[in-house]
This record gives sequence, structure tokens and C-alpha cells, in this order.
Amino acid sequence: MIIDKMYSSKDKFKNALEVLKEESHDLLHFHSLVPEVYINDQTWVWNFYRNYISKNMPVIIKNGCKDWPATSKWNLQYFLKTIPDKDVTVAITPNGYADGITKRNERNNDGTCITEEFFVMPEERTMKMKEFLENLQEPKNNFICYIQRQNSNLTEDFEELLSDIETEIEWASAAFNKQPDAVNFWMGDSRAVTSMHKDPYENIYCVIDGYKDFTLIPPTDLPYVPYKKYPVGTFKNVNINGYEIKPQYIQGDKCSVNTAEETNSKQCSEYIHTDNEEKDKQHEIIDWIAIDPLSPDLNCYPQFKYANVYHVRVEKGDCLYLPSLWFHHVQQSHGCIAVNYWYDMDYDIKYCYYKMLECLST
Ligand SMILES: O=C(O)CCC(=O)C(=O)O
Repeated sequence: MIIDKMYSSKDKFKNALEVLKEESHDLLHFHSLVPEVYINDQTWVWNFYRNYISKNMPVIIKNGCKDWPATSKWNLQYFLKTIPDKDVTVAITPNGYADGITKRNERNNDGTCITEEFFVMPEERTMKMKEFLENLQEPKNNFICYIQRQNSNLTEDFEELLSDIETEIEWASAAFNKQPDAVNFWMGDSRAVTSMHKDPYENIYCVIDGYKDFTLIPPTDLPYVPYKKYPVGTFKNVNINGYEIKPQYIQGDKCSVNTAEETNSKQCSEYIHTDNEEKDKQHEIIDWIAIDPLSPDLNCYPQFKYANVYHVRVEKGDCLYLPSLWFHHVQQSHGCIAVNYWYDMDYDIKYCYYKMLECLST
């Protein structure tokens, strides 16, 4: 009797997820195409709210930032001429994956090797803008540069550029009924990839020069997007000859990169020597998406085939509305420049349903 009950509640969960899969596919994601619209008149704020925000559906706003001074001015040469000596914070990786999964090869004291996957954050380096731009003009192996700080770096760090853009997008602020929490500046190498993740923000992503390729998966597909637990690390001493991955350890309540170890580790892109001390410490762990949507390993994660995958290119002068909690993976043309506006999401009924889905799918 008890066993019957257990089986029936398990079947109920399975059935509930099946209903969500079919209904959301048939009603919302059948074509997996992001529509394109032009802002024509005063009704846009209302249309944007009614057709996209309230439905949590993405849209490309063609020419949304085409008339900003930035779109006709900003490019590599312009920055070289106007702000060559500006200090900028640059994320550096050997493989283009900042905040993504990288394999770390370790050699133990006994000479055996272990390969372990880490979630790795970039090395952050301050350099002159001209040095950053030189790295774009003459790309080097193992040294991939991306300005991608997400601390409202446009308003915080690039005040000299502010008059070329809008510090808030009027129609978006009106529709979201709030001001942006952050305005970010992005510029980087075509080898730099932003791995699949989601944010608790409504995002208006504006391409100023070049293009961005977004791969999107709706939040309703959470059951088919595999997560795994990874130890956290940071790239260190990245240069053309190699790099290190420094694990991040739990220290009491807070976590920090372990600096005591720095003197011990050899710089080498192939193998990292680990000592016993490292083994005794507890790694900081993060839950991160385990799949690359561009070449999914369907043997490991067969359920991923049920995900509705959208591919959309955002061209120069266009804006993407990327709704909150959508999974996104981002690539770019070389030297692409973008500005995005993060508006805090509404913690409404959609959010509550999403939290329920999280419980059902794990
Ligand atoms: O442009 C990128 O590389 C990433 C953008 C992104 O993840 C975001 O806007 O949330």
C-alpha cells in the first residue's frame, strides 16, 4: 500500500514535468525563433510590457541603439585615439572561458595524474586601454582578454564614455517600472565565450559594434539543463607560456583564493603539482551547468535533447531583451563592443513557479 503510494507520487512528478514540456513547447517555443520588432510609436512601452515582459519572452529591438553617438563613434581605433592611457580591468583566460568549466591536470607526489574539472574565474588585471587594444589587434595564444566586469563598470569605470550612450533606456525603465541596477560595458576577443548561465535580471543587451551570438534556453526547460557540482578556482599568472588554476578553499565562513599555496605551485599549462596540504583543505563548491549547448554530450545528458534551444545574432545597433532566468551562452565577433542594462527581476508568481520547478527537477 505504502509502496503503491510512493510510485504514484513519483509518476505524478514525472507526468507534471511531461505536461510542462509539452505545453511550453507547443504554446511558447514551437519555432524557437526570437522575433524582431521596430519601435514605431508611443505604444511601444505598452506593447513591450504586454507581449514580451509579461510573457517572459525574448525579442530583438531592431535599431534600438542605432542612433546613439556610441554606435557611430566607438571602435578599436576610436578608443586607441581617445583613451589610450586609461586604466581598465581586464579578465584574462588562456582558453576564453571566464566563469566556466576548465579541466585541471594534477600530478600527485607519487607521480600519478588526475584530471579534475573546475569552475574557473578569470585572472583580473589592470592595464592601459592601449595594451588591451594591442592584445585584440595581435591576439596571442593562451592570453585572451575580455572587458566584462559586471559591477556597472560603464557608470563606475568609463565615465568619459557616458555621454555617448543612454544611462537608462527610457522605454525599458518605464516598462519595468524601475531604474537599472547596473550598466555594463563589454569589449573583447572573439575567442572569449560566456558559458551558459542564468541571471536574476531583466536584461536589455545593446550591441554597439560587431555582433553577439546568443544561445538561449527558456527557464521552463530547467529539467533538461544538467547542473553539476564543481570546485571553484581562479586562473593565475596567465601568459603565453601557461597558467595556473588556484583552487578556492572554504575558510571558516568565508571563502578566498588560497594565497599560501602560491609559492608552491609551478606554472604549467599541462600539469599542476599538488601537495598534501591542498588535499586537506575543503574546496569551495559551485553548482554550474555541465553542458556546452553548442556541442552537447547527449550520451552523458540525453535529456538535453528536450530543451528548446534558440540561436540569435544581435547585430550592431540592435538590442536584445533577454528575460530574467533564461539560460544564455554568448559568443562575439572580434573586438565586439556592447552595453547592457540589468534591471532587477520582479519576484512574482513566475519566480515562485520557477522555484517549484527547481525542487521538482533536482
Ligand atoms: O556578453 C557576454 O559575453 C555575456 C553577457 C551576459 O551574460 C549578460 O548580459 O548577462
